[in-house]
Amino acid sequence: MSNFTPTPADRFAFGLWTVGWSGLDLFGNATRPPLDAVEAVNRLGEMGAYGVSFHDDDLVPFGATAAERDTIIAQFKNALSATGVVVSMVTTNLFSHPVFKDGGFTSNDRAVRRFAIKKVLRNLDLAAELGAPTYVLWGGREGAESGAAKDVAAALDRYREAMNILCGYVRQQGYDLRFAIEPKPNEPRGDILLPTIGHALAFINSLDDSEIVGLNPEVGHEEMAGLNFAQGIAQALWHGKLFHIDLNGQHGPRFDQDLRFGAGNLRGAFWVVDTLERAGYAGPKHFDYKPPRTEDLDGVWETARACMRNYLILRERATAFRADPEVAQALAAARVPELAEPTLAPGETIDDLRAEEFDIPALAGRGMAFERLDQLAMEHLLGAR
Ligand SMILES: [Mn+2]
Repeated sequence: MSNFTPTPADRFAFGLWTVGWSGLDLFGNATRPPLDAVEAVNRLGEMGAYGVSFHDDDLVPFGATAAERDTIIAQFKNALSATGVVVSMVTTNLFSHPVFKDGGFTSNDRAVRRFAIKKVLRNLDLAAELGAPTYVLWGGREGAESGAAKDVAAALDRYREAMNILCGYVRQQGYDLRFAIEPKPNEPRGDILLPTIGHALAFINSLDDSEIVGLNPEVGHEEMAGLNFAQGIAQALWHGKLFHIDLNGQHGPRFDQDLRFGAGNLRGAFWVVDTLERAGYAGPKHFDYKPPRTEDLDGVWETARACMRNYLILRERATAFRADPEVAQALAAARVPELAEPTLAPGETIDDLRAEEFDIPALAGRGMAFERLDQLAMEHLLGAR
């Protein structure tokens, strides 16, 4: 058994806003002091993380002067080069400031939409300067609480317009950046546009430059909608659109819990790791979670370590499951390999298919043997095999 110690080769990454969350929530004040970005980079680097990500305002406070901005960015760059930690993703905060109360790209207020695009353009320059390969867009305020307030078709037109402008800018500047849209069904808005992986995939396909736009799905966001996250990312991978991923934990459809990865739906987490590893997903394994506000700073670093450790433990369990000869037999008994065979043989015609006689009672009567297969997975997950 490995010691489950992460290294940069594992490509684990954290948002500055995750370990840096002070515990301020809807019902209570901060329970922890602010965490300096340089300190976060140093600690994450020591623990074996490979990357950090940030919203513009996480690094440079909204409204900072040009001189303040330059100083902060210079200190941040020094910390990156001293630790070897890379900027694996950058994103824009289009949700905290009151100006974004009705969203950024889809605010009914045209001036706000124009300001939102300007804010992203400025941060795209910083993302390119820091070498970030991926730019995430989470439209947390793009939505509504009531029906008549938002013309959804017009809002999607404006969302698409914003994406087309941003893609055009990246092409024009020659930046080596791709966008990743992060779906979420609700919270903070009552209902958010592009609520799930499926909605976002369809939207992306409607863009002028859909090639450089993919997805950043989050475990908790899909599970809030009652969906199976492993199946969701499997489809995103099938479309070639899993550009980035947010790993965390969630206990089913309720508020966005942002637990550490592995907490909440543990069986779901096993299949997420199995799906990523089998697909050869090479992007960052990015943790977007909130250390509970019960924890002091030592507890924060404990949760960060645990996110990476849980991924490595699950990777070992999933690898053992796939290597088990009994599992290979159970997969065959469950006809899983048969699904990879085309339903029509090469050269077969529709007439050939129509001429075939089927023994319906025999087909209907044979079991699929899925339960034995699933029990083997559970026993590997539980460390019983
Ligand atoms: Mn979340």
